[in-house]
Amino acid sequence: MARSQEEIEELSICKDAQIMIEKAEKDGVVTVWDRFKAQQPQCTFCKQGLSCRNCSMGPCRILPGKERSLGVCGANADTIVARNFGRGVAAGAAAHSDHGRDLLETLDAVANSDTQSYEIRDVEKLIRIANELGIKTEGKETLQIAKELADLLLEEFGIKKGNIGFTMRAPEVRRKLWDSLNINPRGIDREVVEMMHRTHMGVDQDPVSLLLHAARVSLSDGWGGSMIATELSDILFGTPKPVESKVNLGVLKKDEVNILVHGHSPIVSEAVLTAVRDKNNIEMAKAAGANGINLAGLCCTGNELLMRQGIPMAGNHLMTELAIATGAVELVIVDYQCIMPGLIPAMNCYHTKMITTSPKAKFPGAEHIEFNVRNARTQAQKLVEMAIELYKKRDKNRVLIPVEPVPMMSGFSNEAILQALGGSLAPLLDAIKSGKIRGVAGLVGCNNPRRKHDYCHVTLTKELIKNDILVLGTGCSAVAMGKAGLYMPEAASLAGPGLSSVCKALNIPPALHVGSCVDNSRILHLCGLVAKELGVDISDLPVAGSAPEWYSEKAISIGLYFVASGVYTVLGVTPNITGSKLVTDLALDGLTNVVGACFAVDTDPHKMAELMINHINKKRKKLNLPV
Ligand code: SF4
Ligand code: MSK
Repeated sequence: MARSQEEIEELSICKDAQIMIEKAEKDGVVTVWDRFKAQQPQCTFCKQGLSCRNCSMGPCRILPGKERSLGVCGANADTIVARNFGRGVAAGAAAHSDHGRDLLETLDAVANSDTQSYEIRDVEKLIRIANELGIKTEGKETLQIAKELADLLLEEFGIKKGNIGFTMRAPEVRRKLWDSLNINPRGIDREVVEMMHRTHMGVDQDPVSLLLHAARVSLSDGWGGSMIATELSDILFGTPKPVESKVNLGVLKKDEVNILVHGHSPIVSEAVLTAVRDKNNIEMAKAAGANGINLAGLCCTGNELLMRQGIPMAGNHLMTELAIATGAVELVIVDYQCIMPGLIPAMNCYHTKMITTSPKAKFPGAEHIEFNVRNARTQAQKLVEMAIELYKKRDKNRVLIPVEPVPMMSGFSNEAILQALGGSLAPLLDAIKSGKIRGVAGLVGCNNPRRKHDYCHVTLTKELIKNDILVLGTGCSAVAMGKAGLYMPEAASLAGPGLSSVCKALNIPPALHVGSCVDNSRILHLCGLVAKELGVDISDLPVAGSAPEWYSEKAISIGLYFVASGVYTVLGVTPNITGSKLVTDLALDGLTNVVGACFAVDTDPHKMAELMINHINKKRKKLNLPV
């Protein structure tokens, strides 16, 4: 039965989503909300983390305190919950870090002149990063430096002596704490593999030991795989600078060939962008009756293009099926992560085609056109030609572009933030010390059909900026803020008087788009820089994090690396750990005595804001700053 208007408004705060949910229903497109409903009631064992299928004596489902309190092997609820959580962190860290490895292989190919499709766009950053990691660059050719950097970073993934190089960006006191807990990350793959080993039947049964290793895995993501992904993407594709663009489904064009890129890595999307901008292709599109070729992004590969190239953003995670339901999309080109297989039946309702490009992410029903460093240019050309052909098949009567796009600013890399501040952190520190900016919050992560789409992201951001807290956003959270108009300097009028005055002086928004999911590493790096400058630990800073509508294993890893780095983090969706009191107490409290920060969980964005503001005030007091 069709949903009423009230029911639709309960699903999303976004006008474009609401209009498209109605159209999707009419067109027979099954959406994430329909499948979520069909899944009710969901398994309460799994929800609490109390089911295990790590071996074939199981699967086991635990009822603590009852007859079935142990699995067949004898594992109890604490072990099972900790093991499941640890595997989730390992999967998330693996996803980010494998993405980082792809960038590294691309850099390696460029360094060895093994590709015509990519180049080094930010030589200055290449030299800076190489120097930071101890590579001597004087008198060396760019490609030689790139080769040495690639060789050094390849080692970060395997077995190396010592710790991951970028951990040196954390203050010494934090690194010493990690050393004392034995969680300073070593090789990235090594930590992930070790978690898979520990969680095999009959290995690590101690929940605390498992959780400490989970922290180490997550740190290998935040200060390792993700940081490598961010820094190498900047070197290869350019370090983001403030740029203006547009966001929401209104960025699709009625009279142009629309191509969407979806996933996470910039490797494919940047190659597609080059082909889309090619004059001959634009002429070809015109010959097919279109006014041009329009490229727009979804999720994090969209964030990558938006940050560096100002390419408009069509939407976040829960908007992906709805984008197809506009009937205006010719091609959805995907790489990996967060791509719902539900897109395939959705596209089958229209003339749309989905193209997979990575050997790691194939979807039955989608056409696979594989990209690698050598063929990226040719493959991208092929895809643009395919999109132009598909445009001829578009049924104009079924097209609905639901809204006008909203302007947004993007491109706030740490380098860009420093530049906006006049070249040093001093103005930011002065503003924090005086209380004009009371603190900084990182808002990250996904959408989840358990929560009204974008409601928590937007409400929480508004509450924080109203209280003079500067918000840094990434991933799908950032898209929500952009759609709500919070990424324009004019949004300073919604901020408290202190933050508003800083934003007006610098002509920046009160919430800054700092990138994609891997770019949470930019926030870690910034925390490290500020902590070092103030001579304190990250856990002493008036900062907090939140993933208000998270869904993915990557978000678990992100949340944990923030906490393990000393950042108090509020989740808006409860992780599957409530089946163990020990694990839950540790996550929500006990970790403070271990790493100086912990998680909190609340589903109400007003309460989430209160928790974060109280935390920031507590830290200000400790630093003798005015509250
Ligand atoms: Fe059951 Fe233990 Fe096997 Fe898990 S590892 S499925 S708890 S027997
Ligand atoms: S895309 S991980 S839904 S933020 Fe990075 Fe969005 Fe979450 Fe995927």
